[in-house]
Amino acid sequence: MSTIAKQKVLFMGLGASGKSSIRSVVFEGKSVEEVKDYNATINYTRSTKSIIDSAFQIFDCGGQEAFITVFVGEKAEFIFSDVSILVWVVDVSNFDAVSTSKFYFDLAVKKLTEYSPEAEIFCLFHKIDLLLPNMKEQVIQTMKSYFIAEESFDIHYRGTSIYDKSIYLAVGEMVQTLIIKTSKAQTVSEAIQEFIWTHKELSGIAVYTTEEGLPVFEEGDMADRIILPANLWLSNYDRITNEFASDETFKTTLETNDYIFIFQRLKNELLLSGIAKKVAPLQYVLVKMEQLAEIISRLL
Ligand SMILES: Nc1nc2c(ncn2[C@@H]2O[C@H](COP(=O)(O)OP(=O)(O)OP(=O)(O)O)[C@@H](O)[C@H]2O)c(=O)[nH]1
Ligand SMILES: [Mg+2]
Repeated sequence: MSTIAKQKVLFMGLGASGKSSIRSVVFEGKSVEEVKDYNATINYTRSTKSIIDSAFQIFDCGGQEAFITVFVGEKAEFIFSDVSILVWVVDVSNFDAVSTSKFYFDLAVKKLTEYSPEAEIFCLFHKIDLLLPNMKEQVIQTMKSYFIAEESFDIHYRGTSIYDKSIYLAVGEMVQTLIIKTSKAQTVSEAIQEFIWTHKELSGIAVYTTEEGLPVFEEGDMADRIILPANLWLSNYDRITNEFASDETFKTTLETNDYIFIFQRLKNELLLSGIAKKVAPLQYVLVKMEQLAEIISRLL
């Protein structure tokens, strides 16, 4: 992309909280094994991502206190201008650092008020896998009541880990808030909603980026159930297609006792998937999904 995208997604938080791991796993397709070793980010890194017709820059800011101090200090205008989303990452397994994190969170939010008052904030209580299962909910609740902002920001709190789908769900929500601002995305979203409304057999429709497996559109009650099978499908896609001619389009189905999942590639590096109750014959569902694929492709 020749012009530098203006929308900015800012990853901030203390050192070793997991910012670069999240960026590498979610946006660069690295495995969790590859990010095991901690390499502190010096200063910040900047990368560009484009999904459908939205482009955004990902700023991954070094979290050592010497760097954060500069970001919320002398470099604040540069760092905090044009921010669409501030992602504040907190390591929930490191209790001792929580109050330091909150200290810088407050400073960052102040700068955000000044330079990007329309931004949204995602507070990720990260490395949730390191907590005992019965503690998770309570820790998230406690952290939520602590990480509040005096300023009038819309803050989304999520418990996340790179070891399960939680990080994809949280980043997927961010991507949806970014792209839904374009009119093209609005139109597609409305078309999917209408399709579900008129085809009751379909319990959920989702569209993912094929590269990262991030949900771009999710509509219907059961849409969130598709993300895991969709990512499995995507991780095997290249291996499957290598076996066939490149111009063939693939539809894959997966059946459980009560549901059918359908996966189909669209243009623009997107995967369309649906979940349908097994009350409808498979063929019917396939035809319907084909119609929806045509509608979406026309709009994109
Ligand atoms: N258990 C667990 N470990 C994680 C998770 N995410 C990241 N880590 C680990 O935590 C460490 C964090 O490293 P980075 O992602 O580089 O941390 P960072 O926030 O970018 O640190 P700075 O660049 O210094 O600000 C790495 O060793 C990761 O393997 C997670 O969800 N669970
Ligand atoms: Mg880093």
